[in-house]
Amino acid sequence: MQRREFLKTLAVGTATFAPIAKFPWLNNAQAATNGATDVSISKRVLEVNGKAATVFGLGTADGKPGLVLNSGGDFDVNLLNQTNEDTLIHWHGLTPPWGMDGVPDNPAKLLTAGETRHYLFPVGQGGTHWMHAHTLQEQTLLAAPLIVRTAADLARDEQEVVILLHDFSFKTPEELLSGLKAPGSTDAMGHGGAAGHMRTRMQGMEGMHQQHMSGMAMQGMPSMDLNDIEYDAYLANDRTLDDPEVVAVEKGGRVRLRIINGATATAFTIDTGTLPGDLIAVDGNDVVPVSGARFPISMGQRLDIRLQLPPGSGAFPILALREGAKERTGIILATQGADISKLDASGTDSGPVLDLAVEEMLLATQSLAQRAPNRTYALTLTGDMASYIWEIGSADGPMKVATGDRVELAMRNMSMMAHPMHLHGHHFQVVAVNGKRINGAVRDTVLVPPMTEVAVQFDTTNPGRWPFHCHHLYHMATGMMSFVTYENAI
Ligand SMILES: [Cu+2]
Repeated sequence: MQRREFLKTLAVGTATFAPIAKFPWLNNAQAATNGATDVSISKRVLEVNGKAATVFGLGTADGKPGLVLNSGGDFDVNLLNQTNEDTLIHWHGLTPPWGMDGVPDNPAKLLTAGETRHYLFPVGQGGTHWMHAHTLQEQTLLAAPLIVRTAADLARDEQEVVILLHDFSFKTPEELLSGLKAPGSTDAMGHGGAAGHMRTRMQGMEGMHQQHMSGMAMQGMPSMDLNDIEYDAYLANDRTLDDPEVVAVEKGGRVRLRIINGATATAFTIDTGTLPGDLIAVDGNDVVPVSGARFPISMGQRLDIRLQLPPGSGAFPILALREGAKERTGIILATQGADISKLDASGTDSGPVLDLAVEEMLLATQSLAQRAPNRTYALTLTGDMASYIWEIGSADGPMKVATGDRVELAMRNMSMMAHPMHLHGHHFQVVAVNGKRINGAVRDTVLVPPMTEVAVQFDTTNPGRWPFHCHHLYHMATGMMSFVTYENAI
């Protein structure tokens, strides 16, 4: 059966699947929006672990989360603030003019309660992107997919399945942040702090499979801090594995997963289980396909993974394993009538610690033009759990650029936490990992694990004062934020 015919049958086909979506995550054939579109920021009640929580909603007027657009057209959006709080949305992965980027006061003001603002700029090439608040409201689920489809995407006989990952707490983000900053919140066994956070530590920088609780780390050995917040739940499309989304798929069909890590402080490894996949794009940019069943995804990053389903029926969990811990979340792909077994929200093994093994393998399908950088900034990422102050230092002074430059940012992480570093308004290419030059992925967010070096290059084509920051929300909020400033732009 062709995909289009199959999609027509879904309205009846889905009736056989038990879980009823509380919020309509329509992964199948969600039509792209053309012309002016209303996107509203609202409040909604979500049930997590059997308890009600008030969270943000972000989506189109028909009640669907997120936004789907066709490439080549305009991003023509009226953004409506239907809450009683000031807020604003950043279009992560798009390259709007600086005034429409969505970081509060850089330069645009927050949207006040009830305010509507119009955005109009070219949407650019296709890709898996997302949109989110650039404030602590991101923690309260103010995040949604922003999918830009190409004509080639539409022509493929392939089912698109979007997965938005998040970390969820019943505490407010302000409580979580003050817990991280509280004196004594980093005591050895991880019991301290108002946020009750716990650190997972490990010995050594090599052999990243032996994990130990912080109190067990041997004296004198370097130890890495993995997770600094213990969340109440890890969500995939708003749901936990106790009640996961089940997506109807076709026997022998082809699926394109578009996975977005919208979590504020949690990295995951995607596990496609018995269905090995091809990683075909990162952060909305195509890469030479890499086959595998496990792919790392840090905060802010996106992965497009193509899966070929077997000819028979079956249920296929697509899991996101929390870094260095047993918690997991995910969705289930299932053919009609397949038995779906219940999965525990906690696995038997800890999720892998993210490293650069996959990053080093990635090759861009469309590299930057060959050119030596005319400006290079050597950046040092510093900070620690005890002070909970995180910074980006530059040996070469403030990052100033002019239109027409090729810029290299050479980052060295001298802290014991990993930092997913995101540049607004541009896509960069990863050009070196630990001193080894590569023709790496074009993307907008790259992970710099502890004691590693990653260099990226980009061309300056979009004047403004562009944020360059860690996509761990609480690292950003406590200082890991800097700017690439075009001369004469402001
Ligand atoms: Cu960070």
